[in-house]
Amino acid sequence: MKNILVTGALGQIGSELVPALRSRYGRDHVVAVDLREALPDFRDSGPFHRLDCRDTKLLARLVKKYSVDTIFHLAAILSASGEANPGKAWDVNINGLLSVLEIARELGCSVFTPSSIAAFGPNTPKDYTPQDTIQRPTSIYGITKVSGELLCDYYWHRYGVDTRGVRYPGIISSVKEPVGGTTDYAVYMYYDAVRKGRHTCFIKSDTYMDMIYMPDAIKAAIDLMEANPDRLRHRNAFNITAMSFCPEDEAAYIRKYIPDFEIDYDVDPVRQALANSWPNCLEDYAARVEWGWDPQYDLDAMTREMLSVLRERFSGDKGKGNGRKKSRR
Ligand code: NAD
Ligand code: AKB
Repeated sequence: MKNILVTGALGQIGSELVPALRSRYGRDHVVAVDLREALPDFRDSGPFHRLDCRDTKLLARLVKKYSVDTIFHLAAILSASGEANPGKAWDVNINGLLSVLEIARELGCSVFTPSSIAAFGPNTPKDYTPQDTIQRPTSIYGITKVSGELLCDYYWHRYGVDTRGVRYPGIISSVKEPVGGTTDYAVYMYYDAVRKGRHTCFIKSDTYMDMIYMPDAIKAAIDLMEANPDRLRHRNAFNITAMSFCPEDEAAYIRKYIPDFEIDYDVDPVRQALANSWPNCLEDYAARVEWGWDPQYDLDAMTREMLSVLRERFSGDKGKGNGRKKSRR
């Protein structure tokens, strides 16, 4: 990877992946693009362009202008937003991906595209969900994710495009609050714990889902794209996970650090139905064997760090980087 373009760069993942890539490959070697306008801080941190990922012509111009050889394609509509507007989710998630894959084929780029635990459905084995198993998702987001996995495989087998990707679990992070997802509750709980000492959760107390802390999610994307392709048997849609927990488990870990933290529940039927259709916990053996996936954060280490970073932010104590310490499980 010499020159990289990141779509959906202003989202939850892009807000942390772009700085990580810039510190590794150089600020002028990473072009960030998004449908929305960036805030001045982000715009000043390296090349930024507004781009609708479905606009193949403009995408081709930018890929040529910056001699891009690798695209991290993050632009998408997530699960709950997808259920609110299925037509838009299909259009952005499928036609956006096709536009990226076509440009990659024409101009010789590698492509990283995240899939999701949403690519599974109610008749998928729920515990230790295997890498290769039944995929009959019931949400439009999940349907676009399975289709995306297949399209990426197709472009590799048919055209030799170097496509790679992981199935991310719910991602927890402190830089950019997530919007429009189902696993977002797990992020909001930390914010509310620090700001209010209490949280009303839209997912039932005992609903288990896989989760991952952002530093591990970023490392997965970079490690997979840097991996020796000869070792990749799956290439796309690797199951990865770092932990599996339910809202009550997260609340219990928060109480280790904020003993009087309170939680109650006001369940959102749409997001609960999405969560019910996803696995309880994934098996991620293929990722471990084929490219060395090895997450560093468990629920305790992540809780400690999230609370410490957010406390620092909300106490107004800024200017100390992101406050992350080398916390490990
Ligand atoms: P996000 O919703 O936070 O960010 C998506 C970004 O895409 C936004 O900045 C939005 O402005 C941009 N965008 C939307 N439509 C666009 C368009 N037509 N053209 C260009 N940009 C557009 O999403 P995220 O959480 O950063 O997720 C990135 C990828 O990772 C997605 O494919 C998502 O499905 C996948 N993923 C995320 C999670 C998670 O927990 N965050 C989990 C599993 C998979
Ligand atoms: C969502 O909840 O929609 C995402 C995901 C798991 O893909 N966080």
